[in-house]
Amino acid sequence: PSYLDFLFPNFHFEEYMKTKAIRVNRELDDAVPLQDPMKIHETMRYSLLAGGKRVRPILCIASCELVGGDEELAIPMACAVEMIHTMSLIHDDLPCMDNDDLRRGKPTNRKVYGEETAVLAGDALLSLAFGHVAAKTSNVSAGRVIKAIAELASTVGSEGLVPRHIVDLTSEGKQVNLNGLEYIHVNKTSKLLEAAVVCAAIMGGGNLSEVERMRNYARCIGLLFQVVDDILDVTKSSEELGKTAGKDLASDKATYPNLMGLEGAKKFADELVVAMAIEELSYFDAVKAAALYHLANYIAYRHN
Ligand code: GRG
Repeated sequence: PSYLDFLFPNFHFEEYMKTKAIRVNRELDDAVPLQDPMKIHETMRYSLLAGGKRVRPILCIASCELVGGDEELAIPMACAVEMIHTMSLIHDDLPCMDNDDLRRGKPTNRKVYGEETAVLAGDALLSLAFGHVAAKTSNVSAGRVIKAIAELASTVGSEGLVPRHIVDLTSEGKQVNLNGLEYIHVNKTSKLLEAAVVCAAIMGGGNLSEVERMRNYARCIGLLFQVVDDILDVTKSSEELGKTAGKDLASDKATYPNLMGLEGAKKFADELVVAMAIEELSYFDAVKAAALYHLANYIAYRHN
């Protein structure tokens, strides 16, 4: 048992994750019915329902609940964030980008449906995401809905997720320091996690200072997510190779273990969890924040 079980004996994280994921999966299934034109809807559903961990929509729901909102207020936004995440993965796997064959344990969208259809499935999911929040959110003031949609749009756009590839590819093989690395990761990973949290805090009725605290929480989570991703890259490939040093430790890729050493990166992750908890979450009602403490812990100590 972790210290969180000691602090929140009545909160059952695994059950919470399972229940929320089931709800999100059901909502996503309903949001994209298999209807005419069949092909595009089939393609969208293939990737959307391929079984991701649903970290972003669950963060969304938990953040809404933290500021006192009911889960229902954040469900359309939670779905929208997962639609955008999925479309970014579909586009990321295209031959002109990372050219991957496998995603979420299945052949990538473009492997099954071809490159053209995969581009269009991504476009359709992106558009649906915005339409879905606008049309399906209820019991939230129009002003809050508009604010949340604007936040989501800036997250995705030219100052958000979109340029990640340009920045990432141009830095490959070059010397990148820790500041540069943080810039890449903020755009690649943190921005969407931040939008999930911030948009949900807006929908849930959070005031300005609560929303900004949640933003800081989300930035820590985002950074944590990436540091752990880099650590897992090293530890997984060493396991696979049966060696002590993994491929990324040996390469010149800009990763946290490469810049800080494996132990340094692990220590950094530990420190981030503690700093985030003290600096941001301690401001809120501890019982209501249990899910977000656990989510940070889950991200820090996950194995995949
Ligand atoms: C968003 C308009 C728009 C374009 C996309 C291709 C691109 C621009 C951005 C790339 C974004 C990308 C692939 C980021 C990596 C994100 C990441 C950390 C993925 C893994 O997330 P998990 O572990 O995966 O939550 P699951 O499958 O569980 O959802």
